[in-house]
Amino acid sequence: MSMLLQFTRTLSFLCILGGFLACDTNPAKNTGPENENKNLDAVNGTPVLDGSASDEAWENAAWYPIPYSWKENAPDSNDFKGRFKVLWDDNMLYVLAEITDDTLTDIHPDGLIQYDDDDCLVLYLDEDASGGDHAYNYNAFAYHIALDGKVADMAPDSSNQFFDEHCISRRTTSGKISVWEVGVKVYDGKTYTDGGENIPKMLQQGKKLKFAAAYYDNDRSSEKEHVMGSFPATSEPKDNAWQNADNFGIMELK
Ligand SMILES: [Ca+2]
Ligand SMILES: [Ca+2]
Ligand SMILES: [Ca+2]
Ligand SMILES: [Ca+2]
Repeated sequence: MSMLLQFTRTLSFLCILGGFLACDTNPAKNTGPENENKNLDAVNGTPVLDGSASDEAWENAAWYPIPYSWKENAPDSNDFKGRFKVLWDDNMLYVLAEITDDTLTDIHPDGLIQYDDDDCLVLYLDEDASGGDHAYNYNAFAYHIALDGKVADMAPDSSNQFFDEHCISRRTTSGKISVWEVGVKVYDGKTYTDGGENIPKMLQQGKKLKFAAAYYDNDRSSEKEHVMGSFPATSEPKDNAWQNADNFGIMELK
């Protein structure tokens, strides 16, 4: 075999191998590894909000993990494991969350009292990606979505309020695994007023928002046992996303 032929064959082999490796590291498919970055892409598509991930649109979106403990004790993977995807269309964002939780707990019947001590999925949304304080303003929203679909957050007057009209949520649970499919309307926090005529924003390709996801896990205790989030808590208090948007991931609408 000539040196040139051998070199060409070796090069071809390396190219094919490179192709396989490139496929393996592609995070944009269901079969790919999960993306470890807190920043994320939302893919254009519209799912049916029925608590089932069977929509074709979800196949084009990458999974992002919820691996970081925002409390002193981290759960094992039997106790909690979570990941999510995000889609968007002109009207809203869509979040698919797959949550493994050994016990579903809702011990506070009033959805405005200790809503963060019952199991809940939390979606944090900062429409203009400004970051910063959002404890008593609408610079960002922290939607605490309860097992019954009620959506709670703190209002500027520091009262707890329902924001049910902001999020359409459907959940299906099989054994320890719950699938949450949530449509999230996007409001301009700079103009949003309590009780006002607030119109959700239309979304466009290329828009950047700040976004994060978390799960408050209680398993029959009087208070939450674990708080798990999509970005690492780098300072104290670790569970700070409810009042500060600085560490949310940047989400681009692709
Ligand atoms: Ca669906
Ligand atoms: Ca649990
Ligand atoms: Ca903002
Ligand atoms: Ca639980």
